[in-house]
Amino acid sequence: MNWNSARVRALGLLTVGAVVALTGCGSSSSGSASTSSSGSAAAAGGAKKNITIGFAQVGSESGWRTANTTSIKAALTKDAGFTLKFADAQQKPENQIQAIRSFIAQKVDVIAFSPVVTTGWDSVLEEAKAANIPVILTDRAVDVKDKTLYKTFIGSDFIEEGKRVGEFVSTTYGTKPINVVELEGTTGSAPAIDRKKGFSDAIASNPNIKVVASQTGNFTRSEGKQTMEGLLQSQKQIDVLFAHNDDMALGAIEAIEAAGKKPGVDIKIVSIDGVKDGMTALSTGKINYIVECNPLLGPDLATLAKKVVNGESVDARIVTHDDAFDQAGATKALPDRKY
Ligand code: GYE
Repeated sequence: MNWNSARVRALGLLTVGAVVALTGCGSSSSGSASTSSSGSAAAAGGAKKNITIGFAQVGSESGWRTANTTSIKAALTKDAGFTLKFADAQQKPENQIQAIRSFIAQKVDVIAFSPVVTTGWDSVLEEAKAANIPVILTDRAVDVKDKTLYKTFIGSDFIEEGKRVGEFVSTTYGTKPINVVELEGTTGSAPAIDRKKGFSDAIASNPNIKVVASQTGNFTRSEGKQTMEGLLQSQKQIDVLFAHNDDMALGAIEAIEAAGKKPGVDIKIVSIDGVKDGMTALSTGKINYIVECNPLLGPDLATLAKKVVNGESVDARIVTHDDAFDQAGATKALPDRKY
């Protein structure tokens, strides 16, 4: 399928029952199942011409994040009708809370953010609600009691991503006893929690697969390398590495090579994201399988932001489409890869 058009579908969560499709350029068909928002412009009877949006980004920990930031900045431009206030939280939830409070103080029209971790958001989101500023979640989920604290959540299904990796490992390598090590993403983040769960559910019925160690590499290349160095020393036998993102897999590849082993051969490697460097390593056989995670959320965020500010209804959950690649698939996809 065409990459550029981030095909997305809404999941049947909360009151949402309909499956709809949004295209990358932002047109949408919205079913009856949706949450509605009351924007001040709509109340005044017309669409708002310029929307001030505050975006609190996780950081710049990975190639995925860089592509995500680029997509958001390219979509939320003056020409498209936005004034973007962008904050980089450097992977610290407290920085994000501070950024959101400052957006509230500046009376932005809408706040969007990708929460570093799932917990700790109730108070600040209540403050946004009290100030009548709608909130959109992108990429990562929050764990809040009151689901009306945000209007919509757009991003991948991370449990499904982990499950697809687990199914691949089970059918491809799990035909004989294997030891697996796992490099987890940022502790407490939605993708780390969900990818671990999806993977573990998928391999649960295969007695050949043993996860011998599971440690965080914080979604970065340097920590992926460092953690893998430790695992190579502490583990007698590693057959498969599951990295929660490509950057940690790429760091681990350096550690594996430094230890005199062949990545992709002596130790099979599976990961998630599908960024260019990861896909290149896959096409040269150093990574064996990647489930992608679509970072190009900017155009759909622009559409959703306009809708919530103008009081139109939006789906409560929008799930982006992700493909999966083996070596041949990566080689074919690379020339057209957008990030
Ligand atoms: O997989 C990883 C990034 O939240 C989906 O965060 C995102 C993850 C992505 O650091 O590379």
